[in-house]
Amino acid sequence: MQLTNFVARKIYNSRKEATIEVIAESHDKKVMASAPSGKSKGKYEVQDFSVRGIDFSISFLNVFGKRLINEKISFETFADLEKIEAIARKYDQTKNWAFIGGNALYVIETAVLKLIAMSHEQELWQFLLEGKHPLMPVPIGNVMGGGAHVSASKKVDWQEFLFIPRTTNFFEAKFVNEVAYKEAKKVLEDKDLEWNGKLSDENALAPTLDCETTLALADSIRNTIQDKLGISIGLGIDCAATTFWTGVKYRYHNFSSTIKQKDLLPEQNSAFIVDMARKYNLSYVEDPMHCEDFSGYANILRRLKNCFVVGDDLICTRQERLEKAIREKAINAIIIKPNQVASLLETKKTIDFAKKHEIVTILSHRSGETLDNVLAHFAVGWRIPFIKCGIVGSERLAKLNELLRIERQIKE
Ligand code: 2PG
Ligand code: MG
Repeated sequence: MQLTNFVARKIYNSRKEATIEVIAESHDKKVMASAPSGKSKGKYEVQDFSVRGIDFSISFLNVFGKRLINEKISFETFADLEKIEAIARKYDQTKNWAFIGGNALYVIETAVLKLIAMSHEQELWQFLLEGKHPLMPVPIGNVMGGGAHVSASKKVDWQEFLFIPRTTNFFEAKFVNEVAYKEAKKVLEDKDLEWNGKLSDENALAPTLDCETTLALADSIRNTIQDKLGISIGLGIDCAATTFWTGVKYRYHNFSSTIKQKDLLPEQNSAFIVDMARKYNLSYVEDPMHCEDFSGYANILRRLKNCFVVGDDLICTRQERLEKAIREKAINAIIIKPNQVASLLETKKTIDFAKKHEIVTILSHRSGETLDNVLAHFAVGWRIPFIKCGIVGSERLAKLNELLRIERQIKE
């Protein structure tokens, strides 16, 4: 496959921030790809757009695309993405793609990969599977949220309250998350008198309550739905703890109905998390401590049984950080966000390394998303057992609907 046309341009993500979309063609085949952006970004993520601004990343991509066309570079395999990275490295030697912007690399690799799959007359998920059996991911649904994803002054400090339906049927699991969302809306209207319909950046409901009260509501919603639908549901949280770490303490702005603000020392915060996880039977705890505290994660992992202790900002999809986390027994599950490292080759390396060491992989959207549904293809094609991509809103549904379609196709 060779590129015959390539255009990069500016579009806006779900948070109304500027991002990049590209249109790539190879003869009669045409694809589009666009890049998401995070809000609670990890310190070890690549720079998303050039330090000179997004317009520079876009101009660079247009020049870069022309170069790939003029030099008639051919792409046949996933590993051929290395050809893009080798050229990109000539322009940008920084470790974090600060000069061209990580999203520029991510978006061109994604577009080229889509065209490679097409040139083999396969859908991307089929191409990535390389003949292996497909695996549908379980959707982890963000029902309620707060933290950096909510702009209101009164909000819950933890970023996400997550539902994990225990079924391998994707259609059924997506339905459970939708029911949970509707039930949570009813419960908040009734129990959170200050809630005025506010949503998080990912369209989760944004309560004005403290963490434990929100967790208690999530637990009761879980019980209601389990009884109603007869499907067991796991409960999880993404604390995104770095966002409220002051460098010395964890500063909760909305601690409880009696204490409004509270600072917790690292040992107190891990004790609080363990206490909450046991009391509400959590099966998933993401980023409970700040992104440098590997031993804090290890301490929580040691004390919690049957619970995923998940590294997102801790690892930033980087293999070297995952290696450290494994050495320190800090986590048993990892968030995979391709644009945290920009390179799809590096993303895949981290996934393979995680699987080899029995670390559970969870593919994730970003809080600022686009309509690109490529995450659905990565999930099935790379056989990733869980996907976090929200419940409602067109950018989230783009991925969920694509997964529904793929599931139908697999079953045919
Ligand atoms: C997270 C993500 C997605 P962001 O912390 O898991 O939910 O947030 O994209 O803002 O980094
Ligand atoms: Mg996270």
